[in-house]
Amino acid sequence: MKVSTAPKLNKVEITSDFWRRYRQLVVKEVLPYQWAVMNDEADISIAADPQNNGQDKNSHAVANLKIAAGKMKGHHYGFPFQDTDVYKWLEAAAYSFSYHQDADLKKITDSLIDLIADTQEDDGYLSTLFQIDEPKRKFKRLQQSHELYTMGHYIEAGVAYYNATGNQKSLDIAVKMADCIDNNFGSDDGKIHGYDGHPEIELALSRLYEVTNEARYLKLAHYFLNQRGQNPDFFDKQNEVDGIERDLIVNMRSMPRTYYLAAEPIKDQQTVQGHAVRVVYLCTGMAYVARYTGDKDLLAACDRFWNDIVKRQMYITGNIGSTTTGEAVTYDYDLPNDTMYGETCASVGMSFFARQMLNIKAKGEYGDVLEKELFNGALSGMSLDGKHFFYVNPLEADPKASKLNPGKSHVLTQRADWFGCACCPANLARLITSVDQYLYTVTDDAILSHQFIANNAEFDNEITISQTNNFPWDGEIKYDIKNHNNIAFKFGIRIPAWSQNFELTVNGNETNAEIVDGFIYLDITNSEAIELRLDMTTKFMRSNNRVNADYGKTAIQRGPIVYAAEEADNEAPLWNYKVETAKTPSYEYDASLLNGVGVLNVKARKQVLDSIDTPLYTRIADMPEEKETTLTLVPYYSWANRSDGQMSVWLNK
Ligand code: FUB
Ligand code: ZN
Repeated sequence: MKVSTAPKLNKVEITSDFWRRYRQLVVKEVLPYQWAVMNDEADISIAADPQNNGQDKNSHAVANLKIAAGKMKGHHYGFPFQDTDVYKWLEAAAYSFSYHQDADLKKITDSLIDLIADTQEDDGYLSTLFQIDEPKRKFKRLQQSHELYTMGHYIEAGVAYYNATGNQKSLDIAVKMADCIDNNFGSDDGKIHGYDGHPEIELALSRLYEVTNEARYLKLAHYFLNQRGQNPDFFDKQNEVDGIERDLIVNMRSMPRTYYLAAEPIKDQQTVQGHAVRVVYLCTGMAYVARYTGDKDLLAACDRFWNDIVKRQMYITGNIGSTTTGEAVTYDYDLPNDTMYGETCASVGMSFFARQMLNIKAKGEYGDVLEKELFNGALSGMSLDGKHFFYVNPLEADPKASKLNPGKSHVLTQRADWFGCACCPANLARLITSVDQYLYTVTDDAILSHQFIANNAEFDNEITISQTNNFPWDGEIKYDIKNHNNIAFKFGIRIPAWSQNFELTVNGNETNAEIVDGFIYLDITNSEAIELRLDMTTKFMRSNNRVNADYGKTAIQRGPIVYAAEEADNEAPLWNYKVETAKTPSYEYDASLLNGVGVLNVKARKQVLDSIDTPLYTRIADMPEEKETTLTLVPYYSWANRSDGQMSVWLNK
C-alpha cells in the first residue's frame, strides 16, 4: 500500500502560547524532576499505585539498569516493566531537542544510551528483572513479564533519539532488540508461537520499520497481531510450565483472557474489552500495520474498535476506563464519574490511535478525538507545576469519599509526586514534547490541518504554512500559506464537531466550501491568507441517555475545553446546584488564574443545605428553598491545582 508523501512535511515549530508553556515546563521542570526521581535523588513521597501495589520511597528504575549492566550490586526492584519509565523519559527528552537544544540534557541522554547499550545482552535481550534475578525465565511467562512491552518502549525511544540526534547507537540497540525478538518469536518451528500480555511491541516494531525500512520488523508486528488470541490458552500453558504459583505481578493470573485482548483473534473481536491501555496500544499497532500492509481484516477491526471506544466507552473529556478493577473498560455506556479510572496512559494511547487513524483516512472525527485528549483527558494528568501527576482522572471527586469509601480510594483528589507503578508521568511528557508531530497529516494530494495549535510549518517545495491564533481561548484561526513555486495541492482544514457554525475567508473572500468527512478542502496554487472563525459559544452538553451516570445532567464545553466546577470556587456540596441551561453563561479570560485560563460563570440555583437535624428521608413537599446563584467553572485539565476539594464535570440541570 502506498504511503503518500506529497508535499512532504519537514518541520513544525509550535508558536501557541498555551503549548509553548507546557513544552517549556517539560524542559525546565518535568524532565529534570523525573530524572531525579528515577535516579532516587528526589525527596518525594510515592503514592501506592491505584491498584494498591505498594512501593518504597524510591523508583529504582535507573538503578535496575546499572545493576543489570554490572555497574552496581543489588536486586531488581519494582515492576517487571520498571525500565519503561526510563525509556519513556528518554523519548520525551529526544523530542524536546527539536525545540530546545540543551547540551547538559544531551550529555545525560547520551550516557543513558551508553548505559542501555551496556545493559543489553549480546543477543539483543534487555529486560532488567530477568537479567538480574530471573535469567532462566526469559520469555517464559509472557502473560505477566512485559518483556516485549518493555523492549517496545525502548525501541520507540531509540527511534526517537536517533531521529532527533542521529545517535547511531540508540538505533542499533533497537535493531538488535528487534532481531532478538524476531529470533525468538514467529511461526517457524522452534520459535515461540505467542505474544506479550501487554500490546506495545506491535506499534514499536512499526516505528522501527519506518526508520529502517526493514520489512522483517513490519512482518513481525503483523505476526503478533495475527497470532493474538489464536491459541487462547497460550498464557495458561506457559504459566503451568513456568510454575503456576510463580507470578511476577499479583492478581494477573486471575484476569480473564479478555483483559489481555487474547480470548479470540482480533478479526473476530467485535468490541474492545479489558485493560484500557492495552486496548489503545493494541489499536495503535493495528492501525500502523493495517496501513502499511493493507490487511483488510485489520482495517475493519480498527474501525470497529474505534467506533466502540468513541461511541460507547469514552468520557466527554476523552478519558477511557470505567473501573479500577483491572483498570478496564466495562460495558457499553457504563461511564460512572466518581469510581471511574480514566488512566492518563489510556488518553495518551488514544492520542496515538487517533493520529494513526488520521494517517489511514482523512476523517475529522479522528482529529476531534485527538483534540479532546490533548486539551482535556491527557493534559489533566499533570499539575501546572509539572511535578505532580494523576494516574486516575475522575470526572467527579470528593476528598472525603476518596479517603473513607474504599470503592473510591483509587481516586486521588490531589496529584501525587510519583507512583509505585509510574507508567503515566513520562508517557504524558513524551506526548507533550512531540505534540508538533500531531498537527498535520499529509495524504496523496492534500495537507490536512487537523489541530488548531499555532505553529510555523515547512514543507517540501518551499511551501510554508503559518497558523496563528489564541486557541483554545479564541476561535479566530489564521493561516498564511506561502507557495512561491505555485505547487497545486489541497489544503484540508478540520471543522470540529463542536463548531458546526463557522466562517471561512480566503484572501478576504467568503467561501462556502462543503464539509467532507469533517474537513473542508481548498485548492491551493498560490500563496493564500485564510481566516477561519470557529463558534466559541459555550455549549451545554448532554450525554446519550443510555448513560445512567449522566442522566439529567449537563457538562459545559467551550471550544475543545470541557469545564469543571471546583470547591475552590463554589461552596460545597456541588451536587446541590442546578445549572440554568436557558441562561447564557459569561466567559472571561483570567491571566492570573491557573497560569491563564478562560473562566465560565453559569447561572444556577442552589438548594439550601438541610440541617443536620433534618431526617434522612422526608416528603418531597418539604424540599428546602432554592436560591439563585452563579457557578464558576474552570477547564477540567486545570482542576486540583489549588486547595483540595470537590470537583464535578457533570452538573445537575
Ligand atoms: O502494565 C504496564 C502499565 O502499568 C499499564 O499500561 C498501566 O495501565 C499500568 O498498569
Ligand atoms: Zn499509566
